[in-house]
Amino acid sequence: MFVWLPEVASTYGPRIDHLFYVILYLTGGSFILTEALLFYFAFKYRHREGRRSLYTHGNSTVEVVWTVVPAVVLVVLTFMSKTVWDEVRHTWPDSDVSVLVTASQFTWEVRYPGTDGKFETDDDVVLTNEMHVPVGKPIHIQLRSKDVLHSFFLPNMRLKQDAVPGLTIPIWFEATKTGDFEIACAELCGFGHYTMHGALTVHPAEEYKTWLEEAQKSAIPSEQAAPSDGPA
Ligand SMILES: [Cu+2]
Repeated sequence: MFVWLPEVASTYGPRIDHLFYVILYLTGGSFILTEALLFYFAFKYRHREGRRSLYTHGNSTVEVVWTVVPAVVLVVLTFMSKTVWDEVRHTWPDSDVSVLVTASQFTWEVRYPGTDGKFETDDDVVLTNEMHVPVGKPIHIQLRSKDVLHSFFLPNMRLKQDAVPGLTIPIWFEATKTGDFEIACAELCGFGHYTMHGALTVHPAEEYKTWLEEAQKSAIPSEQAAPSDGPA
């Protein structure tokens, strides 16, 4: 099997990839087969002096076969897809990691609750084009957009979801590998669309905890911070 997808790093990623390759091989195989037959017959029945045309009214058996076989294949693919889709979109695993992601032309705002555990209060941790998560834990994301349609895309997590103005869309993923990965916008959203990317850092659990505590400390509004803290 050749590999052209980016490294997979989420729990449901390998199942999506498997489905992708099954469909790729089926459609790729059919494409090569039909093109080869097309060229073969075009060559075999090419013009020759003195050869008479063959008149045919078709072949019902062949027609039934090439209708029924793809129909069965499509039904099987539907059920295979549904199983994977149910896992990705119709389950909501318990988690205590919740992130609010807001798209706007042309940045990703990534927000974590502060020590009060609530979003959109003064002590929120607010990052731009940067997201931190722990490995091996489901991550809840509430996805929103301030202006136009964007698409939140984590290629390595095999997660892609449109961000729609006026909607808050819940999505989740669980990383299986630590490291730095890409955040991209997969919806043409304006002239700066190509600049709309960020970095996703997957930390080991302990490291994430430390990171979050540090970030929460420096996110406390200055008037509440003790004067001796100094600049963070
Ligand atoms: Cu965008």
